[in-house]
Amino acid sequence: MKYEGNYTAMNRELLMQTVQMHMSEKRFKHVLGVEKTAVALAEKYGASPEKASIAALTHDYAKERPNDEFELVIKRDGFDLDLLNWNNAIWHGIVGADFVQRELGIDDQEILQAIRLHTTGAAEMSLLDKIIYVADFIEPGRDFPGVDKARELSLVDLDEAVRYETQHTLLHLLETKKAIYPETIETYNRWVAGK
Ligand code: DGI
Ligand code: FE
Ligand code: FE
Repeated sequence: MKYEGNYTAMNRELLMQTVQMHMSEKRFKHVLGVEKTAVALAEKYGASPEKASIAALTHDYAKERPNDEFELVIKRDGFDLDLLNWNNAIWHGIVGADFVQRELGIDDQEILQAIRLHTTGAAEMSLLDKIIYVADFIEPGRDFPGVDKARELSLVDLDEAVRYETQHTLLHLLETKKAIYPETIETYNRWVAGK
């Protein structure tokens, strides 16, 4: 399946159904919420709504894969072997983008990068990267203290929403004594600390 430059209602339907087959109903609902939010942000900030739709529909495509599949791909395809010390939370974006490329035939590098970065963010993010990162955080199904503030910021200034989300995520990781992935620290340094 090729979506680039020719994203019809039919391709979207097929992509949606393929994604749906790979996840729980609850996660699929989240994915549709991210899509709706990402397309709205793309329209507001001048990114491609088609790319936003494809990236959103596929961003959590690999989230329900067993660990051994990720471990195999990390070893086989030349990923940094330090990734083996992490888990699904980190793998499903960084490594998941490769599943999306190989299994869904999506070769658009902007889309693949937005999938890769969606959990950790990055010091340098494209407009599409920011849209997927923020849409994942504020989609209508999310409900946590601070989500309304993030939604408001996303309507005013996308970079401010990225900053807010990054600080919020890092605080949550610290509070729950989680290991911080190096890219998450880089995102924090650039976007929150202004380094
Ligand atoms: O896949 P979603 O649940 O829609 O959202 P996500 O991809 O943004 O986040 C997945 C999980 O990853 C979430 O529980 C937060 C966690 N996470 C984000 N950054 C880090 C992290 N976990 C660890 N251990 N370290 C990180 O730096
Ligand atoms: Fe995710
Ligand atoms: Fe998600």
